[in-house]
Amino acid sequence: MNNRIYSVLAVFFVLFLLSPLGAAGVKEEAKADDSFSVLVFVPGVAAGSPPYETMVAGANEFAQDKENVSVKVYEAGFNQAQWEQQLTSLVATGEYDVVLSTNPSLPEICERVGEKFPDQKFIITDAYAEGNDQMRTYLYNQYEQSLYLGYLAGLVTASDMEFANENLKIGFIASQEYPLLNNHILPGFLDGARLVNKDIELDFRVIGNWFDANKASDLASSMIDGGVDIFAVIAGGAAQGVFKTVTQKGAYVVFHDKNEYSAAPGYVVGSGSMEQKKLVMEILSDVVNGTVEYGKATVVGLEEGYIGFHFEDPLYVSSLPQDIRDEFASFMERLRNGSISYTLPVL
Ligand code: RBF
Repeated sequence: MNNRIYSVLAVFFVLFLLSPLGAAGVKEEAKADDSFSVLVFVPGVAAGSPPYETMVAGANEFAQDKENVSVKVYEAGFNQAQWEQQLTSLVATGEYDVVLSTNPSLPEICERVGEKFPDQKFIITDAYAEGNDQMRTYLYNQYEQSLYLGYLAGLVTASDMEFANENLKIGFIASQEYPLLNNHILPGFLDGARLVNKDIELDFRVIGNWFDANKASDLASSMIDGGVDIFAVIAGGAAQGVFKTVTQKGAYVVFHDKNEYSAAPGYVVGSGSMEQKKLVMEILSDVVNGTVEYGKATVVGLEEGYIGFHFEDPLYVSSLPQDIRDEFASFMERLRNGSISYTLPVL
Protein backbone atom coordinates (compact mmCIF):
# COMPACT_ATOMS: atom_id res chain seq x y z
CA MET A 1 0.00 0.00 0.00
CA ASN A 2 2.75 2.47 1.04
CA ASN A 3 4.70 1.59 -2.05
CA ARG A 4 1.73 2.52 -4.22
CA ILE A 5 1.44 5.94 -2.55
CA TYR A 6 5.16 6.58 -3.10
CA SER A 7 4.98 5.65 -6.77
CA VAL A 8 1.91 7.85 -7.30
CA LEU A 9 3.75 10.74 -5.61
CA ALA A 10 6.82 10.06 -7.74
CA VAL A 11 4.72 10.20 -10.89
CA PHE A 12 3.19 13.51 -9.79
CA PHE A 13 6.66 14.87 -9.02
CA VAL A 14 7.98 13.93 -12.48
CA LEU A 15 4.84 15.40 -14.07
CA PHE A 16 5.39 18.64 -12.13
CA LEU A 17 8.98 18.91 -13.37
CA LEU A 18 7.79 18.46 -16.92
CA SER A 19 4.90 20.89 -16.51
CA PRO A 20 5.01 24.54 -17.65
CA LEU A 21 5.00 25.54 -13.96
CA GLY A 22 8.13 23.50 -13.23
CA ALA A 23 9.79 24.67 -16.43
CA ALA A 24 8.95 28.31 -15.59
CA GLY A 25 10.68 27.85 -12.25
CA VAL A 26 13.84 26.62 -13.96
CA LYS A 27 13.68 29.49 -16.45
CA GLU A 28 13.38 32.07 -13.68
CA GLU A 29 16.52 30.63 -12.12
CA ALA A 30 18.40 30.94 -15.43
CA LYS A 31 17.29 34.60 -15.73
CA ALA A 32 18.48 35.36 -12.25
CA ASP A 33 22.12 34.52 -13.07
CA ASP A 34 24.57 37.21 -14.11
CA SER A 35 24.81 36.44 -17.82
CA PHE A 36 24.11 39.13 -20.41
CA SER A 37 23.36 38.76 -24.04
CA VAL A 38 23.82 41.80 -26.27
CA LEU A 39 22.63 42.19 -29.84
CA VAL A 40 24.76 44.70 -31.73
CA PHE A 41 22.53 45.78 -34.61
CA VAL A 42 24.57 47.44 -37.39
CA PRO A 43 22.18 49.48 -39.58
CA GLY A 44 24.27 49.04 -42.70
CA VAL A 45 27.67 47.41 -43.10
CA ALA A 46 30.43 47.92 -40.56
CA ALA A 47 33.44 48.09 -42.91
CA GLY A 48 34.23 51.68 -43.96
CA SER A 49 31.68 53.34 -41.62
CA PRO A 50 33.41 54.94 -38.62
CA PRO A 51 30.45 54.81 -36.17
CA TYR A 52 29.73 51.17 -37.01
CA GLU A 53 33.31 49.88 -36.92
CA THR A 54 33.85 51.48 -33.53
CA MET A 55 30.54 50.23 -32.08
CA VAL A 56 31.46 46.65 -33.04
CA ALA A 57 35.04 47.07 -31.77
CA GLY A 58 33.84 48.47 -28.43
CA ALA A 59 31.31 45.67 -27.87
CA ASN A 60 33.77 42.92 -28.79
CA GLU A 61 36.51 44.39 -26.63
CA PHE A 62 34.14 44.70 -23.68
CA ALA A 63 32.99 41.08 -23.96
CA GLN A 64 36.43 39.64 -24.68
CA ASP A 65 37.49 38.98 -21.08
CA LYS A 66 33.99 38.45 -19.62
CA GLU A 67 32.57 34.95 -19.67
CA ASN A 68 29.11 36.14 -18.69
CA VAL A 69 28.75 38.61 -21.58
CA SER A 70 27.93 37.40 -25.07
CA VAL A 71 27.81 39.70 -28.07
CA LYS A 72 26.10 38.93 -31.35
CA VAL A 73 26.86 41.32 -34.20
CA TYR A 74 24.21 41.53 -36.90
CA GLU A 75 24.83 43.57 -40.06
CA ALA A 76 21.47 44.61 -41.48
CA GLY A 77 22.83 45.79 -44.85
CA PHE A 78 21.93 48.79 -46.98
CA ASN A 79 18.21 48.16 -47.56
CA GLN A 80 16.81 50.50 -44.92
CA ALA A 81 13.23 49.40 -45.66
CA GLN A 82 14.07 45.97 -44.21
CA TRP A 83 15.71 47.05 -40.96
CA GLU A 84 12.53 47.02 -38.85
CA GLN A 85 11.56 43.53 -39.99
CA GLN A 86 15.09 42.24 -39.42
CA LEU A 87 15.20 43.71 -35.92
CA THR A 88 11.71 42.38 -35.13
CA SER A 89 12.76 38.82 -36.02
CA LEU A 90 15.88 39.06 -33.87
CA VAL A 91 14.04 40.53 -30.87
CA ALA A 92 11.27 37.93 -31.22
CA THR A 93 13.75 35.19 -30.28
CA GLY A 94 13.79 36.65 -26.77
CA GLU A 95 17.52 35.95 -26.62
CA TYR A 96 18.84 39.43 -26.00
CA ASP A 97 18.87 41.34 -22.74
CA VAL A 98 19.67 44.49 -24.64
CA VAL A 99 19.84 45.70 -28.24
CA LEU A 100 22.68 48.12 -28.94
CA SER A 101 22.59 50.18 -32.12
CA THR A 102 23.64 53.49 -33.60
CA ASN A 103 22.30 56.14 -35.99
CA PRO A 104 19.54 58.75 -35.76
CA SER A 105 16.92 56.62 -37.52
CA LEU A 106 17.00 53.84 -34.91
CA PRO A 107 14.80 55.32 -32.15
CA GLU A 108 11.69 55.26 -34.36
CA ILE A 109 12.37 51.70 -35.49
CA CYS A 110 13.11 50.50 -31.94
CA GLU A 111 10.01 52.24 -30.62
CA ARG A 112 7.81 50.28 -33.01
CA VAL A 113 9.61 46.98 -32.31
CA GLY A 114 9.46 47.73 -28.58
CA GLU A 115 5.69 48.16 -28.69
CA LYS A 116 5.45 44.51 -29.73
CA PHE A 117 8.02 43.36 -27.14
CA PRO A 118 7.53 45.49 -24.02
CA ASP A 119 10.31 43.75 -22.08
CA GLN A 120 12.99 44.48 -24.67
CA LYS A 121 15.51 47.20 -23.87
CA PHE A 122 17.33 49.31 -26.49
CA ILE A 123 20.41 51.51 -26.20
CA ILE A 124 21.13 53.77 -29.16
CA THR A 125 24.07 56.08 -29.74
CA ASP A 126 24.27 58.86 -32.34
CA ALA A 127 20.55 59.47 -31.75
CA TYR A 128 18.22 61.46 -29.53
CA ALA A 129 14.91 60.21 -28.08
CA GLU A 130 13.69 61.00 -24.60
CA GLY A 131 10.97 59.53 -22.40
CA ASN A 132 10.61 55.95 -23.66
CA ASP A 133 11.37 53.68 -20.72
CA GLN A 134 12.57 50.89 -22.99
CA MET A 135 15.18 53.14 -24.56
CA ARG A 136 18.37 54.99 -23.63
CA THR A 137 20.01 57.34 -26.16
CA TYR A 138 23.24 59.31 -26.52
CA LEU A 139 23.67 62.00 -29.17
CA TYR A 140 27.14 63.13 -30.25
CA ASN A 141 27.23 66.88 -30.62
CA GLN A 142 27.86 66.87 -34.36
CA TYR A 143 26.96 70.54 -34.69
CA GLU A 144 30.02 71.25 -32.58
CA GLN A 145 32.35 68.89 -34.48
CA SER A 146 31.15 70.36 -37.78
CA LEU A 147 31.64 73.89 -36.42
CA TYR A 148 35.34 73.38 -35.78
CA LEU A 149 35.94 71.29 -38.92
CA GLY A 150 34.14 74.03 -40.86
CA TYR A 151 36.34 76.68 -39.24
CA LEU A 152 39.43 74.73 -40.34
CA ALA A 153 37.98 74.35 -43.86
CA GLY A 154 37.39 78.12 -43.88
CA LEU A 155 41.01 78.80 -42.95
CA VAL A 156 42.20 76.52 -45.75
CA THR A 157 39.90 77.84 -48.50
CA ALA A 158 40.91 81.41 -47.63
CA SER A 159 44.62 80.53 -47.58
CA ASP A 160 47.31 80.52 -50.25
CA MET A 161 48.00 76.81 -49.85
CA GLU A 162 48.96 74.90 -53.01
CA PHE A 163 45.47 73.65 -53.95
CA ALA A 164 43.46 76.51 -52.42
CA ASN A 165 41.95 78.65 -55.21
CA GLU A 166 40.59 82.21 -55.31
CA ASN A 167 36.99 81.14 -54.67
CA LEU A 168 35.60 81.10 -51.17
CA LYS A 169 33.80 77.83 -51.79
CA ILE A 170 33.76 74.74 -49.59
CA GLY A 171 32.11 71.40 -50.41
CA PHE A 172 30.06 68.80 -48.58
CA ILE A 173 29.33 65.34 -49.95
CA ALA A 174 26.78 63.23 -48.04
CA SER A 175 25.31 59.82 -48.70
CA GLN A 176 21.77 60.81 -47.81
CA GLU A 177 19.83 63.58 -46.11
CA TYR A 178 18.47 63.07 -42.59
CA PRO A 179 17.54 65.50 -39.79
CA LEU A 180 20.89 65.28 -37.96
CA LEU A 181 22.71 66.01 -41.20
CA ASN A 182 20.41 68.83 -42.34
CA ASN A 183 19.94 70.47 -38.94
CA HIS A 184 23.29 69.96 -37.18
CA ILE A 185 26.09 68.68 -39.41
CA LEU A 186 25.63 70.87 -42.51
CA PRO A 187 24.74 74.14 -40.70
CA GLY A 188 27.62 73.60 -38.25
CA PHE A 189 30.08 73.21 -41.12
CA LEU A 190 28.96 76.41 -42.87
CA ASP A 191 28.63 78.40 -39.61
CA GLY A 192 32.21 77.40 -38.68
CA ALA A 193 33.61 78.40 -42.08
CA ARG A 194 31.78 81.75 -41.96
CA LEU A 195 33.48 82.57 -38.68
CA VAL A 196 36.62 82.81 -40.83
CA ASN A 197 34.97 84.76 -43.67
CA LYS A 198 31.25 85.49 -43.89
CA ASP A 199 31.33 85.31 -47.70
CA ILE A 200 32.21 81.62 -47.80
CA GLU A 201 29.70 79.51 -49.77
CA LEU A 202 28.82 75.85 -49.52
CA ASP A 203 28.32 73.42 -52.40
CA PHE A 204 26.34 70.44 -51.03
CA ARG A 205 25.75 67.22 -52.97
CA VAL A 206 24.08 63.88 -52.15
CA ILE A 207 25.27 60.48 -53.37
CA GLY A 208 22.05 58.55 -52.67
CA ASN A 209 23.59 55.54 -50.91
CA TRP A 210 26.40 54.61 -48.48
CA PHE A 211 28.59 52.56 -50.82
CA ASP A 212 28.98 54.11 -54.29
CA ALA A 213 32.58 55.37 -54.31
CA ASN A 214 32.44 56.04 -58.08
CA LYS A 215 29.49 58.40 -57.72
CA ALA A 216 31.24 60.14 -54.80
CA SER A 217 34.33 60.50 -56.96
CA ASP A 218 32.34 61.99 -59.88
CA LEU A 219 30.58 64.45 -57.57
CA ALA A 220 33.89 65.56 -56.03
CA SER A 221 35.35 66.01 -59.48
CA SER A 222 32.54 68.26 -60.72
CA MET A 223 32.60 70.25 -57.47
CA ILE A 224 36.35 70.87 -57.86
CA ASP A 225 35.67 72.05 -61.43
CA GLY A 226 33.08 74.42 -59.94
CA GLY A 227 35.61 75.98 -57.57
CA VAL A 228 35.50 73.84 -54.41
CA ASP A 229 38.94 73.34 -52.86
CA ILE A 230 38.07 71.61 -49.57
CA PHE A 231 35.49 68.96 -48.67
CA ALA A 232 33.69 67.39 -45.75
CA VAL A 233 32.36 63.87 -46.43
CA ILE A 234 29.76 61.83 -44.56
CA ALA A 235 29.48 58.80 -46.80
CA GLY A 236 30.60 55.55 -45.13
CA GLY A 237 32.56 53.40 -47.59
CA ALA A 238 31.77 55.76 -50.49
CA ALA A 239 34.19 58.32 -49.00
CA GLN A 240 37.01 56.38 -50.69
CA GLY A 241 35.94 57.97 -54.00
CA VAL A 242 36.48 61.46 -52.59
CA PHE A 243 39.96 60.56 -51.31
CA LYS A 244 40.85 59.30 -54.79
CA THR A 245 39.61 62.42 -56.60
CA VAL A 246 41.21 64.98 -54.30
CA THR A 247 44.53 63.17 -54.70
CA GLN A 248 44.22 63.15 -58.50
CA LYS A 249 42.90 66.69 -59.01
CA GLY A 250 44.34 68.51 -56.02
CA ALA A 251 41.93 69.55 -53.24
CA TYR A 252 41.65 69.04 -49.49
CA VAL A 253 39.43 67.10 -47.04
CA VAL A 254 38.50 67.58 -43.40
CA PHE A 255 37.10 64.31 -42.09
CA HIS A 256 34.54 63.71 -39.33
CA ASP A 257 34.70 61.10 -36.56
CA LYS A 258 37.94 59.27 -37.35
CA ASN A 259 41.67 59.69 -37.97
CA GLU A 260 41.82 59.47 -41.77
CA TYR A 261 45.02 61.43 -42.57
CA SER A 262 46.61 58.35 -44.13
CA ALA A 263 43.68 57.85 -46.56
CA ALA A 264 45.13 60.68 -48.68
CA PRO A 265 48.33 62.00 -47.03
CA GLY A 266 48.79 65.72 -47.54
CA TYR A 267 45.19 66.12 -48.80
CA VAL A 268 43.30 65.13 -45.64
CA VAL A 269 44.29 68.16 -43.59
CA GLY A 270 42.06 67.62 -40.56
CA SER A 271 40.46 64.67 -38.75
CA GLY A 272 37.86 64.98 -36.04
CA SER A 273 37.17 62.23 -33.52
CA MET A 274 34.08 60.62 -32.09
CA GLU A 275 34.65 58.41 -29.04
CA GLN A 276 32.10 55.77 -29.95
CA LYS A 277 34.26 52.84 -28.83
CA LYS A 278 34.79 54.40 -25.40
CA LEU A 279 31.07 55.23 -25.05
CA VAL A 280 29.98 51.72 -26.10
CA MET A 281 32.30 50.16 -23.51
CA GLU A 282 30.93 52.47 -20.80
CA ILE A 283 27.36 51.65 -21.85
CA LEU A 284 27.96 47.90 -21.65
CA SER A 285 29.55 48.30 -18.26
CA ASP A 286 26.35 50.11 -17.15
CA VAL A 287 24.28 47.24 -18.59
CA VAL A 288 26.23 44.68 -16.54
CA ASN A 289 26.05 46.84 -13.42
CA GLY A 290 22.32 47.46 -13.90
CA THR A 291 22.78 51.25 -13.92
CA VAL A 292 21.36 52.14 -17.35
CA GLU A 293 18.86 55.01 -17.03
CA TYR A 294 16.19 54.02 -19.55
CA GLY A 295 14.03 56.90 -20.74
CA LYS A 296 16.94 59.32 -20.62
CA ALA A 297 18.67 61.11 -23.54
CA THR A 298 22.11 62.72 -23.28
CA VAL A 299 24.09 64.97 -25.63
CA VAL A 300 27.85 64.42 -25.48
CA GLY A 301 30.40 66.78 -27.05
CA LEU A 302 33.81 68.38 -26.67
CA GLU A 303 33.32 69.28 -23.03
CA GLU A 304 32.36 65.73 -22.06
CA GLY A 305 35.26 64.32 -24.12
CA TYR A 306 33.25 62.39 -26.74
CA ILE A 307 34.23 64.43 -29.77
CA GLY A 308 37.63 65.95 -30.46
CA PHE A 309 40.34 66.43 -33.04
CA HIS A 310 43.45 64.46 -34.01
CA PHE A 311 46.12 67.11 -33.44
CA GLU A 312 48.85 64.64 -32.57
CA ASP A 313 49.26 62.92 -35.96
CA PRO A 314 52.50 63.86 -37.80
CA LEU A 315 50.47 63.96 -41.03
CA TYR A 316 48.36 66.78 -39.56
CA VAL A 317 51.46 68.74 -38.68
CA SER A 318 53.07 68.21 -42.09
CA SER A 319 49.89 68.95 -44.08
CA LEU A 320 49.17 72.47 -42.80
CA PRO A 321 51.33 75.56 -42.35
CA GLN A 322 52.10 76.64 -38.79
CA ASP A 323 49.95 79.80 -38.90
CA ILE A 324 46.79 77.84 -39.82
CA ARG A 325 47.49 75.24 -37.13
CA ASP A 326 48.00 78.00 -34.56
CA GLU A 327 44.78 79.76 -35.50
CA PHE A 328 42.87 76.49 -35.40
CA ALA A 329 44.33 75.46 -32.03
CA SER A 330 43.35 78.84 -30.61
CA PHE A 331 39.78 78.44 -31.97
CA MET A 332 39.50 74.97 -30.39
CA GLU A 333 40.76 76.33 -27.09
CA ARG A 334 38.18 79.13 -27.13
CA LEU A 335 35.42 76.68 -28.03
CA ARG A 336 36.49 74.42 -25.15
CA ASN A 337 36.64 77.19 -22.57
CA GLY A 338 33.33 78.68 -23.68
CA SER A 339 34.62 82.00 -25.00
CA ILE A 340 33.17 80.97 -28.35
CA SER A 341 29.57 80.01 -27.75
CA TYR A 342 26.77 78.82 -29.98
CA THR A 343 23.19 77.65 -29.72
CA LEU A 344 22.62 74.00 -30.59
CA PRO A 345 19.97 74.03 -33.37
CA VAL A 346 16.82 71.99 -32.81
CA LEU A 347 16.91 68.60 -34.48
N1 RBF B 1 27.00 56.48 -41.42
C1 RBF B 1 27.93 55.68 -41.91
O1 RBF B 1 29.13 55.92 -41.69
N2 RBF B 1 27.60 54.56 -42.64
C2 RBF B 1 26.31 54.22 -42.91
O2 RBF B 1 26.07 53.22 -43.59
C3 RBF B 1 25.28 55.07 -42.40
N3 RBF B 1 23.97 54.80 -42.63
C4 RBF B 1 23.01 55.67 -42.14
C5 RBF B 1 21.67 55.43 -42.40
C6 RBF B 1 20.68 56.28 -41.91
C7 RBF B 1 19.23 56.00 -42.19
C8 RBF B 1 21.05 57.42 -41.14
C9 RBF B 1 20.01 58.36 -40.61
C10 RBF B 1 22.38 57.68 -40.90
C11 RBF B 1 23.38 56.81 -41.39
N4 RBF B 1 24.72 57.06 -41.15
C12 RBF B 1 25.69 56.21 -41.64
C13 RBF B 1 25.15 58.32 -40.56
C14 RBF B 1 25.63 58.21 -39.14
O3 RBF B 1 24.52 57.96 -38.32
C15 RBF B 1 26.31 59.51 -38.73
O4 RBF B 1 25.39 60.58 -38.74
C16 RBF B 1 27.47 59.86 -39.59
O5 RBF B 1 28.32 58.77 -39.76
C17 RBF B 1 28.27 61.02 -39.00
O6 RBF B 1 28.77 60.71 -37.74
